[in-house]
Amino acid sequence: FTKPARPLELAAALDDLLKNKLVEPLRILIVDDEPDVAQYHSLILEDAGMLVEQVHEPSLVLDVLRNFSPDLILVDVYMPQCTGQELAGIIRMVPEYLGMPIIYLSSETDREKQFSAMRVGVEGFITKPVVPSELVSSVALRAERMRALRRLMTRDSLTGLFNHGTTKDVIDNVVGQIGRTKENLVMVMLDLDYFKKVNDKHGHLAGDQVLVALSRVLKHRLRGTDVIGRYGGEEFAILLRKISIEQAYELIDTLREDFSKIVFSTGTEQFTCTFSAGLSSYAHYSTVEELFAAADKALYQAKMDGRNRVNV
Ligand code: GH3
Ligand code: MG
Ligand code: MG
Ligand code: MG
Repeated sequence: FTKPARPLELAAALDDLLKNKLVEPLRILIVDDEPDVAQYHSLILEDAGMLVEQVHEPSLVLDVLRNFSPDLILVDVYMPQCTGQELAGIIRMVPEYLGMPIIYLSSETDREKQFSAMRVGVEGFITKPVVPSELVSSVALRAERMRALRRLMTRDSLTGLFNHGTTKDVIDNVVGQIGRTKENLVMVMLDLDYFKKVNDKHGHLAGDQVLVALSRVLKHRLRGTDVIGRYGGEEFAILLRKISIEQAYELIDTLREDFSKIVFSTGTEQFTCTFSAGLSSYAHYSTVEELFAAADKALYQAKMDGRNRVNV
């Protein structure tokens, strides 16, 4: 059976709904050698809707950073193993975390000492005992700014999907994580058909409308764990997880058919648009590069065979 295509307006409304409902909580990492203190600050931030992870042993920070990927780090200045300054210095040495907001939390009230602690380039200094509302607002402000910045760097502004560089990184990560587990992955390269003609005939804005519509269809019909990226101008790279090549073919071919039925309008003219896709299965390849190349080759063949089709 095939699912009916969703009208564009409904898709747009759903998109907005999802955006508001599923706004990811801010992720805060607390580094403090005293579990009680960390727990207290944790509760304050969690009460404000944030997701908090605690580390009581500074040497574990880099590991946790990689897995938890926080928007901001709260660091205790005095810990027996190392000082907050030393830890901030270490975090700053990792290129990825150069922009990570770090706030010191300490009972130190001496202005001179606070100032010297901040020289490693931390964003602020909060004195203990904290005023809960003050902690929440200074953390939220900086973490949200980090979120926005990260979004700007990793997402495509038109569609909100991962940009070219991030798509490859995220797919590399997923493939690295699943390692030798039995999970199968399917790589999809998808490219709009005769898109140059769409632009030429109906204008660039109409072309943009098609790109946004396709990205919405992908976001709504694929799973949250699937990776969707805008890989080139009108080319999308997708990594489907926990799926066989047969299931993936069914899924993408249904999307192809549904998408081809969407009627776009410029106000004066109406038109439709199609895409072609190439699929490759992780079961047959061992590296991400091979997976991409095989999907690309399958896409090329789909184009050669006449477009508006999915090819494995
Ligand atoms: P094919 O079926 O072989 O893929 O043909 P095509 O016309 O889709 O492919 P081609 O690579 O010749 O043209 C791609 C076009 O996509 C050209 C470019 O203007 C358009 N494009 C790329 N990025 C954007 C964008 O962000 N917005 C719009 N409106 N057009 C874009
Ligand atoms: Mg301490
Ligand atoms: Mg094209
Ligand atoms: Mg192309």
